[in-house]
Amino acid sequence: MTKRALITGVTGQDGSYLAELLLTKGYEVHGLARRTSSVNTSRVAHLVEDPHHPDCRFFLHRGDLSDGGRLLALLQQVQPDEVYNLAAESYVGASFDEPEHAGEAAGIGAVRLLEALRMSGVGARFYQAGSSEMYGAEPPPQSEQTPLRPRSPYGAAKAYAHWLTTTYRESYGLHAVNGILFNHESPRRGEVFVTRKITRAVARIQAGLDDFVYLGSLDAVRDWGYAPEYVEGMWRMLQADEPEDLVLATGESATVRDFVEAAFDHAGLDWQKHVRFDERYVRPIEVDALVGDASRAEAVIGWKPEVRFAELVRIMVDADIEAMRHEGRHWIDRPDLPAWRG
Ligand code: NDP
Ligand code: GDR
Repeated sequence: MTKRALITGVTGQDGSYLAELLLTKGYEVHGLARRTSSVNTSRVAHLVEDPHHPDCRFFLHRGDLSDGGRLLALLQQVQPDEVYNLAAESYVGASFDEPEHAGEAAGIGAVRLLEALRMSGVGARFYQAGSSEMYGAEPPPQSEQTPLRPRSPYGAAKAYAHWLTTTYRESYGLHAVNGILFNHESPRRGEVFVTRKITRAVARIQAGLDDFVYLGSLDAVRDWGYAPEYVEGMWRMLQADEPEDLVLATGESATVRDFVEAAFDHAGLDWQKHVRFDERYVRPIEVDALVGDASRAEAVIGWKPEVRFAELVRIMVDADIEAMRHEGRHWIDRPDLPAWRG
């Protein structure tokens, strides 16, 4: 029997990798995509086939986590075996400017989906995209035992969704898990996040298009992994017999400065000549250090990341330099590839 998955946030970094992974595993994949005035499906355009074709296994549905009725109708229509809730306004910095909006998708949106799942009677397994940002002020290493102490509207909204997922599991017996994922990056990372901002800047500076990149604090410590490996962890979490919340992380720590230095070095550039400070990128409060302990995930689902910091930096810089040869576009959003016709 072909398994069916519903992915919210399918147009994002993780959603696109997860859709690819599930398709290679033989799933029928249904993705929820927002209706927007400009195209937001470039990360999944290469997966789109003619929906009328009998072998089509990837379907996009327009919808938003702000619309509970739509979520209920979609669950009843698709009848998924697994639901991955990846949709959120995921840029932490912006959540300080729009805190209510941040809570809408990342917090209340998750509850709308859980409630729609409960009401639908569809017995799907449920994955909630939790974040290390929920640990906030708690010092590293952070594990499943570490208390949640968020320090941003985004982190607080994610913590709300975390506890509601737990509540639905314990109250209604839903097979629901919280993945608590530390930062994970890739060439498909959104351009506002610091890693991708840096690697794009390196490519543009090397090509002579820019001279400088403006950043905020370089002191924050993060644990950066490679996104395709993390979506494999999401899938594994839902295959376990018992639902259990798990941390996914590399355990390796680096500062933003380390990332800057490694990225510019890889392109043969001196970062000190090109990086400037701009206080607009400093947050009202910073999460100083997030470094995860994923030993439980290794023990329970056999998940262990292979790509480490230095390789991740190389992958991202090389991809952005290569993209410059295609007018700044990655292969996934090239116009000669099929666009969604919906
Ligand atoms: P992205 O920002 O790349 O993708 C977020 C997705 O959510 C996009 O598809 C976006 O749609 C969609 N979305 C936003 N608001 C709504 C809404 N109201 N209704 C429906 N869809 C919506 O994030 P990532 O792929 O990097 O992350 C996936 C999830 O994992 C997010 O929830 C994020 O918070 C969480 N996470 C990410 C980590 C990371 O390091 N990447 C670490 C820990 C957690 P659109 O394309 O239209 O904007
Ligand atoms: P983060 O990622 O907040 O950890 O959230 P981000 O890349 O935005 O910031 C990482 C660190 O870099 C510092 N920083 C800057 N950040 C950005 N974006 N732009 C800058 O110019 C800049 N200069 C310095 C930040 O202050 C921060 O300390 C990511 C998101 O994917 C979340 O959705 C996810 O939940 C967490 O990772 C885990």
